[in-house]
Amino acid sequence: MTAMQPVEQRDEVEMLSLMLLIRRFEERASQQYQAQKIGGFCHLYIGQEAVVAGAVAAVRDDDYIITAYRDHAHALARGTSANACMAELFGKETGCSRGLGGSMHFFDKQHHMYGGHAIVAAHVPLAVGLAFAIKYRGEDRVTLCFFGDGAINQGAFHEALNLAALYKLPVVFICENNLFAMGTSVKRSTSLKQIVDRAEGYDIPGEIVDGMNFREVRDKIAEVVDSIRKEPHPAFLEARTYRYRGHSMSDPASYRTKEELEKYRLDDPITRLRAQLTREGKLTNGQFDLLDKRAKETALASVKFAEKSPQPPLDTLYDYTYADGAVQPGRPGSDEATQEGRQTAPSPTTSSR
Ligand SMILES: Cc1ncc(C[n+]2csc(CCOP(=O)(O)OP(=O)(O)O)c2C)c(N)n1
Ligand SMILES: [Mg+2]
Repeated sequence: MTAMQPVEQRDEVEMLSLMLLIRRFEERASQQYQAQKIGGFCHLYIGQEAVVAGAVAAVRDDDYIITAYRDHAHALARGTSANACMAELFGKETGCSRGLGGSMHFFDKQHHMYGGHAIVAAHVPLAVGLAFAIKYRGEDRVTLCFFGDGAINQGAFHEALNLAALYKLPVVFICENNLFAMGTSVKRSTSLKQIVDRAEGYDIPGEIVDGMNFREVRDKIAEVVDSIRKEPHPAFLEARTYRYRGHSMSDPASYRTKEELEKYRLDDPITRLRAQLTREGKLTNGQFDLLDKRAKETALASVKFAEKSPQPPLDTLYDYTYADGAVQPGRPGSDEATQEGRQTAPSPTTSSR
């Protein structure tokens, strides 16, 4: 496979359309959150679309993807329907996590999207587990692990990189460096000249990409994935990007200046790809408007779908919290533990709480 093959595999206009869908979907989600149709936490990805779009354009549909809580875009990029995503935000039974996960816990096994994880960096070892499974089974898949700049100082992150390097696992660690972890600038949290230097200490090859540039992200990941499929190994990418909105819906983002935000908005990833395609005669203004109209219609239809979907039944409230029979004191699997477990750990659904 050559580095350029994914260009033919995933049409750029199709990927522009995906970026528009992500943006319009999240604009609707923001509106519905303000209308109190969506509860809990909600973190928007607006501004960062080129990172996940570039990544999925560079891999196969059966490669694995895992990310943190800013996850709506990753599910949409994988092919989870806007309906299932919006319904999840609404906490409805038709959601991709049956309405029990919410914004931070999108999951879609069928599309190999393994979450949606709320604890910073906690999913990075899970990504290594996915990559271990690939290598153990002798497959040529790759795991893409997305995380924020805030994850790189967590212990779990270091444990994961160490194991990935020792076992030479097929995983691409993709740091979406949007310059902030909540309200804390990366300059104040991290004692590194650049984030990519974290990988060097583990002897993992690392590169920086412009995360506002779809083509640059796609081509770099395609190159890295090509080399991993030939001979499994971990790789690290620092994608420099920016979120236009606050950390979550409740953050007015007063820790940064209007000028800084404006500088990045002028470098918008959707506008950039549109301009590239228009310049090359691959897209007319009329075609772009049609793509945008379709994205807006899909997002609006997803709200209607979520609104009319049923709530999960009340007796499923505690389902999927623990694997069946997992909560047992003592040695797992022993008769004694099983016996004890039955006495002391009744199913939450049958308890009087
Ligand atoms: C272990 C842990 N500590 C603290 C938090 C609270 N928290 C939620 S998001 C966040 C910032 C993470 O920022 P980053 O990794 O850069 O991701 P971004 O939000 O920028 O996408 C923090 C500290 C958490 N969820 N988990
Ligand atoms: Mg960040």
